[in-house]
Amino acid sequence: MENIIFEFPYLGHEHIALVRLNRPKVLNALSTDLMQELVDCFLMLDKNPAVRVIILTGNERAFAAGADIGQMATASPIDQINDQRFRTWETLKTITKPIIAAVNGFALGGGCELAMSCDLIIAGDDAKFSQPEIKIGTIPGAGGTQRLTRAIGKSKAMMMVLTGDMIDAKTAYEWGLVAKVVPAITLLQETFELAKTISDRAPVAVRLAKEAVNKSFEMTLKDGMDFERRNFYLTFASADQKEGMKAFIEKRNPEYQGN
Ligand code: CO8
Repeated sequence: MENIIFEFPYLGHEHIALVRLNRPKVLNALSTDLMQELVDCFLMLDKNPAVRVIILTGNERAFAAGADIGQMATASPIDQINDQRFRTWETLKTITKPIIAAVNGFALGGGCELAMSCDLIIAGDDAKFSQPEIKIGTIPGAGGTQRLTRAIGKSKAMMMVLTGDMIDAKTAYEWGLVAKVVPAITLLQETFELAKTISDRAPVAVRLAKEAVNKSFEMTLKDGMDFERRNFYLTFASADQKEGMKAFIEKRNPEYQGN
């Protein structure tokens, strides 16, 4: 893989993987090849039963400054339709393990959309988010009008999408786009701590919970509640649910096997 680097186990942790976008010269612009490698890597990690949490990050300067403008500049609509990138973006939704985006620096355009495609975002205090497509004569194409609106509401999303201007990490936190802001220098350490906490939870329940939360974006409240209830019932088929409740009653820490 040329455009990403992955580490598993990450920092020696048997259940945590780190994936790093690695095109620093172009601020991690999301080329077709990069997106393909990223999705292949996620699929591989998703299949590995030892992996419980995935962290996605960039570098100090940029998480990702958007789709690769050089690759898009002269494209026709049919080129865009035929480009595999859009199919790879769709595949991101199928990953069952939680993905935490750890964002330092720029998360712009497709970079902001990629962070929003993850399950939650932790931002370094120097992070900047925007949907700047309007400044180059186009509009967001991978969720910037949809996920952003659901995250921060219509008025603020309109302001970001229609101006293309950036917001800082503090604003992103206050608006509900990111879960937590931490000092840029400790971003990976803090994200790792969060990943450790999640990886200590019952893996089957984590996957079913992630699936149910994500369904809330796609279903009516009633259908979402029904979906949640079925996943709740399903956890009772897992050995980990029996272990979790038994451990509580016996006043000890649970030992989850992921089944
Ligand atoms: N694509 C290609 N190259 C880029 C990109 C990009 N998105 N962003 C930065 N680069 C390159 C620059 O061209 C430059 O290369 P070089 O050194 O060869 O000139 C290098 O990265 C460093 O960038 P700058 O010199 O511009 O650095 P600055 O610190 O001056 O500025 C900015 C940083 C503000 C981030 C600036 O680079 C910028 O505005 N970048 C473009 C941001 C943008 O418009 N992003 C949106 C792209 S469109 C998009 O994402 C649509 C997504 C649709 C869905 C995709 C589905 C597949």
